[in-house]
Amino acid sequence: MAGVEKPELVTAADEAALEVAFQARVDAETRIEPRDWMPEKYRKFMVRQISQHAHSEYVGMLPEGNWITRAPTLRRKAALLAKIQDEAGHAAYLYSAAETLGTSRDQMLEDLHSGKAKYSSIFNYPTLTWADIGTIGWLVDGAAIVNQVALCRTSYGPYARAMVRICKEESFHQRQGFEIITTLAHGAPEQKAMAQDALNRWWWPALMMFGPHDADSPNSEIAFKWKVKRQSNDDLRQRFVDMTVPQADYLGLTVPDPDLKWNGETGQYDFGAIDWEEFWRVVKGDGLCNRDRLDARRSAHEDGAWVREAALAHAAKKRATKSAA
Ligand code: BYC
Repeated sequence: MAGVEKPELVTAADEAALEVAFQARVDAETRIEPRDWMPEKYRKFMVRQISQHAHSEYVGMLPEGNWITRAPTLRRKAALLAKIQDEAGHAAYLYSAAETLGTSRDQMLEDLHSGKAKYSSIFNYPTLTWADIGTIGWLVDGAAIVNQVALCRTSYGPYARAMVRICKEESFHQRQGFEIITTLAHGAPEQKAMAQDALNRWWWPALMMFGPHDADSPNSEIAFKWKVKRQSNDDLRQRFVDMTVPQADYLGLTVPDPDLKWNGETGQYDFGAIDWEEFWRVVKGDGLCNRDRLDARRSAHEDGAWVREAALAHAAKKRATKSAA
């Protein structure tokens, strides 16, 4: 189906008709592509979500990068390096997808470095032991997959296609983490204790990754209308809990929630209250590692300036040689 091209001069009536046609395409499950007409609000909404997602992948390299030099074996080190490299790749696909909406990478990075842009709350927690690296793969990548599988069918084409590729890689990441945590949980008592301690610290922040309760989620209504979201924050969180609790049981680890219990009527686990005060504190920049993460990103950006300059100079030289030939 052909996209809706924007006419040269658009009156308010045209705009309203274009918006109706746009919604009809969304309702018919036709992907919105970069050259299609879209309401300005949709464009902004997608830039918000895709850039936040890209920043999350980008900042998400830091807690794990902290353990590359301390991975316990060469095999673990190689796998961790590959995983972190994948996260950089995910950020690159997502920044590219956001650029198709007319924003620039420089602008997005400026918003991240100034603290204006959000990124996932989960990356503002410290990685204190090797078990945290296993737990990030198991829980954080596990939660990301639950959320991102739903995003593979999101209405904006470049975002949906990036998600398909990212999900494939995330499932390797989840298994990498689960393998680490399985080894520790089935190891010496000290190793098992380390795995339990990591689960105790990461469980609640992992549940917070899905965002506020549906009733407190201001973006959800329009996200459903535009088919950006297919499942609600609470539904995805519930799916994650139902999937993960049996894994913790298999590992012989205890989920740190005294209210967690199987509900035979709903066929789901009931679980305890999330500390939303902590969630909002972290989202607003006052978590354990927010300042460190932004400092690290800013200095990496400054230290990398010469690489960007060299790449631009190289490209300019190549262009000049080509046009002279
Ligand atoms: N952290 O109206 P709501 C990875 C914000 S990285 C921070 O429900 P929405 C990985 C939200 O932005 C994967 N902020 O929002 C990488 C909104 O603020 P604004 C990361 C959060 O958008 C390295 C406000 O709260 N995944 O896998 O409908 C190593 C109200 O929320 C959070 C994504 O980025 C949060 N947790 O739903 C390992 C997924 N939650 O923007 C692994 C893409 C909410 O109005 N994003 N906020 O100022 C989404 O699917 C949705 O944006 C969310 C939130 C479900 C997260």
